Amino acid sequence: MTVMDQRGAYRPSPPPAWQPRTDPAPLLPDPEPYRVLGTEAAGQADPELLRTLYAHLVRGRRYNTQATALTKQGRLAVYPSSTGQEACEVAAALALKEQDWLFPSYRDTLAVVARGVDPVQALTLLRGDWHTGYDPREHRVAPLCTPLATQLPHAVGLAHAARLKGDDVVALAMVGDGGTSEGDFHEALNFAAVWQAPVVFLVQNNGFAISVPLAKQTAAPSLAHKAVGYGMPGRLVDGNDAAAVHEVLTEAVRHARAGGGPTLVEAITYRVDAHTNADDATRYRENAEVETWREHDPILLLERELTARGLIDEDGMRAAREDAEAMAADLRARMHQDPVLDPMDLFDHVYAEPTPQLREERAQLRAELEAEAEAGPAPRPEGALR
Ligand SMILES: Cc1ncc(C[n+]2csc(CCOP(=O)(O)OP(=O)(O)O)c2C)c(N)n1
Ligand SMILES: [Mg+2]
Repeated sequence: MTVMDQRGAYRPSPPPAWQPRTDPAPLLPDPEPYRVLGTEAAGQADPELLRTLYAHLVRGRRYNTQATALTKQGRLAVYPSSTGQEACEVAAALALKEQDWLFPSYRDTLAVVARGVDPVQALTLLRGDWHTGYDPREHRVAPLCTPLATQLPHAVGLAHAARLKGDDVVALAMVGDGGTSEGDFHEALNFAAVWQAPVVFLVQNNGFAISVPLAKQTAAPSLAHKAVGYGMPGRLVDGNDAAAVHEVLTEAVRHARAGGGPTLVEAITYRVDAHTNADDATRYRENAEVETWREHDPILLLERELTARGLIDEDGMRAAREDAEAMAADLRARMHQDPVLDPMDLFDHVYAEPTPQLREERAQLRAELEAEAEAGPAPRPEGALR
């Protein structure tokens, strides 16, 4: 039989009535960002959790100001501050269990520190070192990721692999509003939903991708709405309300752990500082806008709640500030020590088995260093300043 003869077999029968493959209604985000602080829901929030969140927020804010100061002192190459976004940072770390994995972006140092990574090690990469500073496996924290959204497919791959192996692991991946326009965002969310991978995507919508405001980035009703197109639930939350972000993320992590698949959470927040120490934000936004967000500051919101419920007094707040000062002093002291660097370290951990070229380069550098050591200090060039 020829292909032409078979044609009749391919003739389509009348289609059945079209129906969506899944009901989109339960996947849609709430019309308003979810809030806890200052609402009736706050009465149900665990006082101990609120106090823990507060201590972390105060430490986090101090970490941001200290790290920014270190860039001005030449001790850090660059620091993307998360001032104003501390609630998202802290809630992301606290929503995870020990066996889970965090996939941070470059702005998420606070989440990395809240997860237990040493504050100095968390800054190693931003200091300009060639390695990430901490052992990702020890803390189950992927390296701070600068290429936008590339951490998202990694998170999906790890979560999917863990599920195939039967390991009880959830991955939480953090990304900015600008990162949602990357191809990697699309690929990660699509695979996550098709595989029902145990992964939670946290988009911190802080209003800007460097100087590009959200309106120039997307025409979507909200970033949380993007979830529906992939077949996963989208949640919209007030990103400055630490109790709300913690609740929404904890629920999304629980859902993923129970086999329910991924969730996309959009946290509405604001980047109070410039993009990094290398950026001048006054060139693309009004100070008045920044000031309106200061009234919705994450520390202020939580402090109001704790005070109104009698869960903290002046002494409690002072203790949190003193603890943060001690952390900042330790960070300062350790960051002001000049690390002793061995150039030969450059060749370690590049490959599990060094390639012949790498071995050759290593031998060449060793010979050069030995020759230099034998020759003594290099003579000063003619006319050099003394
Ligand atoms: C693939 C890629 N393209 C471009 C950049 C340059 N870049 C660095 S940060 C940034 C803006 C990202 O904005 P957003 O995702 O909203 O994160 P935010 O900085 O606001 O936390 C851009 C375009 C990059 N790092 N990686
Ligand atoms: Mg942004």
